[in-house]
Amino acid sequence: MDLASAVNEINQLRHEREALILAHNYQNDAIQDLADQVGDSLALSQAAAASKAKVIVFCGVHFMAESASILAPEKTILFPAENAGCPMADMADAEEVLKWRERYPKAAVVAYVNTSAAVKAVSDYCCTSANAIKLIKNIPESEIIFLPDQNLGHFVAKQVPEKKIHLWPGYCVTHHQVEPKDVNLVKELHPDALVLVHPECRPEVTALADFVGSTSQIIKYVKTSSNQKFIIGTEMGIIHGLQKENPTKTFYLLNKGLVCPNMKQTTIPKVLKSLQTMQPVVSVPPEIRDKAARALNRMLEYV
Ligand code: CIZ
Ligand code: SF4
Repeated sequence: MDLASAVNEINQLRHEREALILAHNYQNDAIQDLADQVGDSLALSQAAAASKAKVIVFCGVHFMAESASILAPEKTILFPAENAGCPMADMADAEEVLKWRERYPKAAVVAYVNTSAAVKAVSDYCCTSANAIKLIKNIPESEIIFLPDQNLGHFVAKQVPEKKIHLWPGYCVTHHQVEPKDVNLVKELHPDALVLVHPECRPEVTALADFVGSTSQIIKYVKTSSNQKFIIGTEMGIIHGLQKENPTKTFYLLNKGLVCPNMKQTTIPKVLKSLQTMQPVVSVPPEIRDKAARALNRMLEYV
């Protein structure tokens, strides 16, 4: 079947199944074009919860589909890219978190959304890259275990020096490979462009940027900036939406390694197959779901 016929069939099935298609900012262009909503993991999970749809087709990586299931437990969460995980989320498991809790008994555990539901369930609060600073500033605890991203943790610690933060040694393979020399090189090539990077990049890289923010913050920054050229230091999928929303502006990817192979696993044929077969489904067992929901909801109280 060619791609256009597959898209036609998806369009028929999404109505029959009463399905909402959600795509992360890092998804393939064709998936973003197909989606009812494109956004970051929290906005997508909240859209899943708020929607009247019975079925959510979640185009992203596994922890994001889990978050949608936690916030919308009554809905069927289809996850077309069955094997799309997040290597950074895999760098933290619940057992190890419990050991760190013993080591630092006074510390609150703040889990970045890039964690499994099981890790969220043994954490006190969740955060996203968009609200981590605000959350850590506002929560009452002064000592914190931050996991799993050491780079985001380091970035937060610099802005909230009054708190003692123990950093978990995880990182995103896609963002961590960017080096200061890449920034210097691309700045030399495009001296009139602003450098916008994600806080999952190394501290030596964020130190050289004009702006550091989450995907939603980068999107907002570009929209309101009077500058015309931008060097983008996050996963390349974001450029599709940026270019669509800002057709007169120019975007350069900071380096060619900014591709997340897991995010690219969702394809049109996989979305079609998931709507045809109503598989694979992601669901979180109730005992984990309730505890993980508590950490996600506590985040919303402080941001
Ligand atoms: O929370 C998300 O969607 C991720 C992984 C990144 C971001 O900056 O939005
Ligand atoms: Fe995980 Fe990095 Fe891919 Fe995001 S870009 S899903 S943090 S590996």
